[in-house]
Amino acid sequence: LLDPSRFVVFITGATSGFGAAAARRYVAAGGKVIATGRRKERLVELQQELGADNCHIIELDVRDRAAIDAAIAALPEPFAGINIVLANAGLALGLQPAAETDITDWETMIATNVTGLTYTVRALLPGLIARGGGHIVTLGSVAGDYPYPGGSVYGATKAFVKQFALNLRSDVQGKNVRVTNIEPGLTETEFSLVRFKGDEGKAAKPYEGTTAMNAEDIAESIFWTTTLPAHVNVNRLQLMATTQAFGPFDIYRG
Ligand code: NDP
Ligand code: 8X3
Repeated sequence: LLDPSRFVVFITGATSGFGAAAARRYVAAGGKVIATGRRKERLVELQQELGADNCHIIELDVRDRAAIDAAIAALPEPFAGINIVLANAGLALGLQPAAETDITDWETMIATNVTGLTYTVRALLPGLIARGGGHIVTLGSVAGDYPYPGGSVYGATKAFVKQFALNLRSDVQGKNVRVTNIEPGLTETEFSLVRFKGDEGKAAKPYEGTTAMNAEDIAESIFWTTTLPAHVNVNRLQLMATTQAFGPFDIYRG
């Protein structure tokens, strides 16, 4: 197994959910993390919890390409040797039928989940290669494979993430860089609170009366893929809550 105490992990979206749980998981294993996100106070709290020697924080919006480049250029020495990138920042906004959506929600999802992801990877990949290798972990979703009503652009962004990750693998052939797309289903985080724009009643509904996965489950899976022997690459890892399965096709009978 690779030695987690040598991991330096750059995490987008570390202020909540999977990103925060992964930061805790890597530091618990002796690694260092660069925790990024837009909410500064959350980052400060995480750094206080994990310690400044283990956790470097950067207030960062992944839609801002210049800010990503500047942040990477300014990394202090103990955090400069990044060998794992967890490109996790992302969001869903709304669950309306396509014809009723707010176009700015679509724009925000594409700018964050697609464009922001490409900025992150493009900025960090050359360094990984130059340092002799590493691992890029992206956050896809079951929504990138299976359609559902109201999933329109969100699911499409996650299909992009999956294909981007697979295509990346082709380009890093021979460079000792691993690429893994993690594809979770129902997981209780702030995801639904964001999707339903702070409406706590609506946000609680998907998790009511059932057992969803939690952020620690996904963090553990991410961690596992990065600790496998160096000659093993998990291309895609799809996870669902045991309580989540598949429904029938929807037949319209007019
Ligand atoms: P959370 O809402 O709990 O966390 C999302 C994180 O993304 C936050 O840290 C947020 O930080 C960050 N983020 C959002 N927009 C930006 C931005 N413009 N710039 C930088 N950071 C941003 O959700 P999850 O942890 O559940 O989601 C993490 C990833 O996993 C997402 O890509 C999501 O699509 C995906 N996913 C989630 C599933 C679920 O059911 N929970 C299932 C499958 C995939 P901040 O707001 O501080 O910037
Ligand atoms: C999040 C899972 O099913 O809500 O990507 O789209 S789902």
